[in-house]
Amino acid sequence: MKTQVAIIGGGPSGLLLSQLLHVRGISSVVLERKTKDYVLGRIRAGVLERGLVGLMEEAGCADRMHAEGFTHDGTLVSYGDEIFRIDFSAHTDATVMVYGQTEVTRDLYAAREAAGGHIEYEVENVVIQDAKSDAPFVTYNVHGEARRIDCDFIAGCDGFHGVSRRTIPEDVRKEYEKVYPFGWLGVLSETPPVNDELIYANSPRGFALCSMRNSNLSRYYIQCSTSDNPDDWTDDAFWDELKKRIPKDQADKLVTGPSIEKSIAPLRSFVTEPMQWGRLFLCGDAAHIVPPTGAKGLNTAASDVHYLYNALRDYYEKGADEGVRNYSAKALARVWKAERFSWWFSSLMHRYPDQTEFDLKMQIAELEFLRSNTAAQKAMAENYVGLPY
Ligand code: RFL
Ligand code: PHB
Repeated sequence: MKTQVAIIGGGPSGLLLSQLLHVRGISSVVLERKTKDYVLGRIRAGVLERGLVGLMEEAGCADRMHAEGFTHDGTLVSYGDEIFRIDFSAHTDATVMVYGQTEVTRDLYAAREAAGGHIEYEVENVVIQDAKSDAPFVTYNVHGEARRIDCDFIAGCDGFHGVSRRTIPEDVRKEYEKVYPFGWLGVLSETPPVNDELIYANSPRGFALCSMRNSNLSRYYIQCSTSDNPDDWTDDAFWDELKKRIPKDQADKLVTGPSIEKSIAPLRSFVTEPMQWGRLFLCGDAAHIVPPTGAKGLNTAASDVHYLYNALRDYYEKGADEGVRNYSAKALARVWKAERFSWWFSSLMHRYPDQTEFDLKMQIAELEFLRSNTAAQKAMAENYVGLPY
């Protein structure tokens, strides 16, 4: 089989890239290790920056998002019983869209299928070959049959555990990592959200986040130990703990109900450099991970897709290879800024096992500075709505 771009991974990065390329008449094949239902069963991000909203529009996949998503022009930050608002519209010319990653992925699958896009599911033993040559190819197995795709370029969109990053030789690749000493226990419940904007809460008992998917679907998180097992947290224990971590007037109006999903995510900051090797380009979680505080994971994946898509357009439409040559440098410049914001916001909001009384005073001083200083609020708002591409 022959295509212009072989895309490894059918998560949001791979599907968005494939659909954008299709709109410009550039062919691709997507190879996904799991089934479509499995990919759509993952509950992940919920907040989309304007850059991702714009890419969904360009991909022709934005109708349902605009009809069903919520536009948010601010977010709440609490510490103890204190609460304040970061007003995005007052400090930037942008807002964010609350629309789940599951729905983004569903819309992209629907668009790829409607356009007759080629996606192979349940592929195994994907091997990237000759990425440093002008004629790279990918071999893999599907349902026991060996296959090969010849292509011009390979996009490694296969997440943190994929094969693409590991294809880059160890003496070329440098990895930077910080593992946080806690995780997030997340619950999805068919209940109305406690508030119409997100609440990020710093409490003496640990971090909590109140988020949502729609008017009757709420997403809540509490900081937990990485050794916790989600099955050991009953729904009642989760709701009790959440109520203790958010301001009392919010806790009093929290509507609880049975959880329909409960899972623990570890928190990690991770970047690999470079993000390209010959004709192989890494996008999204394959190249970097952020802790979810600040909702930058999916959005940073989208900015990679933006740079790669435009580089490939320049290559095919104008015969220009500058974008392709500079992809890694361009993508990484923005990645590190998202890493900084996610690390800063995580450090501000969580309880750390080795935190001293001085460290706690610094957290409170920084929260009070943010609460009272317009420049600090503007910096937070600009980062939250997404730095420009
Ligand atoms: P994905 O979504 O991991 O998709 C990669 C796809 O590649 C497939 N794959 C392979 N396919 C073929 N061959 C192989 N060898 C393969 N290996 C893997 C996988 O099956 C999968 O379908 O990466 P992508 O597309 O880069 O998208 C990135 C986002 O998914 C990610 O940044 C966010 O979801 C991160 N994240 C969150 N981000 C937020 O902004 N807010 C959140 O609340 C949030 N929660 C989360 C998260 C990530 C989590 N992970 C990765 C454990 C919660 C969790 C649990
Ligand atoms: C979510 O709704 O899942 C969500 C929202 C904001 C975050 C992280 C997760 O910072």
